[in-house]
Amino acid sequence: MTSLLVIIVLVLLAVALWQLTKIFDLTQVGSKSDDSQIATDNDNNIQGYLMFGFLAFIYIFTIYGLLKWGDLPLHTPASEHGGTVDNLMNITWVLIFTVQAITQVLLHYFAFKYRGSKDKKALYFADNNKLEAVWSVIPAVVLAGLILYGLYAWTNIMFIDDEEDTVVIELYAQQFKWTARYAGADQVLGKANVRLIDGVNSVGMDLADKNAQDDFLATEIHIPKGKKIHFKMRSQDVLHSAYMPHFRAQMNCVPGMVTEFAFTPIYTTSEYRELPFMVEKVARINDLRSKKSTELVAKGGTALDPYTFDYLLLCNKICGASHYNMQMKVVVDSPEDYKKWLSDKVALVKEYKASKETPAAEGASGSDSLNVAKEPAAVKVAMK
Ligand SMILES: [Cu+2]
Repeated sequence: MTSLLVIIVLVLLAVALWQLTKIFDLTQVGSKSDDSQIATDNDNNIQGYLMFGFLAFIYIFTIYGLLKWGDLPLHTPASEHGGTVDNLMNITWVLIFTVQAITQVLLHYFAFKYRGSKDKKALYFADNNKLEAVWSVIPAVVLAGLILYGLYAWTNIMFIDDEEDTVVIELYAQQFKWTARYAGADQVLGKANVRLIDGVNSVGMDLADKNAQDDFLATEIHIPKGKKIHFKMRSQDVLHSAYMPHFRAQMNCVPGMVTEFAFTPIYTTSEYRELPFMVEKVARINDLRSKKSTELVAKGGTALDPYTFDYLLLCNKICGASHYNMQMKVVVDSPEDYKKWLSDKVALVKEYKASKETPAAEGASGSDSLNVAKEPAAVKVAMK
């Protein structure tokens, strides 16, 4: 309501200003004025100085933005390769800022220097090979360097040694949820096909496949610190994208094919929560939440839960109405805790058999596993 009133007031103010300028024009009728529509030296001077004004605006706003919101981007990476990604990003930013700072000043300065004047004549300038070589070669060399470094980083990050001892996890995407399938003790995922989806077997695993016998499903990803995790992605319906921002990992999930990404986590969830920047960030979020809670309680509502940090797996492709809510918690455990977590997991084959033996259970879990969220549930975990 308040915003509507503000909009109405602004519109009325604009109309009033417009009418005032019309009245002002009418008062000038009869007085000597230049209405030739041709820019005078005075007009050109004003335009020339306005170019400097615009330049100042760009830089003041950039510096203000950096100071005010500079701490919002992702902080310390939680994976081994994360530093390389951040490095590449930082180099790109420094290059962009340097080139922008120099060229923008030159652009505005020359627009001012060569502003229109009655005594000036345009200079005919055919070309200058030396100058053209300079401004073609320098960007070409810089960009080639950047691209080569990028390719080198990408190849290193994407290299997965099949001989290496990794934890293999499948991320199965569907509108609008994730399911994780662990490859079990053999670290080989059993075959799967969308046509085999049946009851609790919500990922369509081939239950007869020998590699599938120890695979199990999870609704929360647990991974051990310091070990390479090999994710294999599939999608049931449309394009999704598995995005784990804190680990600097992202990969499309494409129906009909398996994509992959591997990384090594370097901080457990509790270690990451203890990092000074995170302690500060969480305190700030909770400060905002408690203020909001006071308002809510005053209006008869319920207070918000305090925020605790968790790593997240998000979908980073706009895949439908509840896309924003397609997320899963990722917990990085110490190797001991990870072992403990693994200890009570039941293989999907066994779970499927049990569900067939007790039809009531099958009905319940089957409908749940295939349930497609039509209505977005409330988001409790905030991505910060
Ligand atoms: Cu999605």
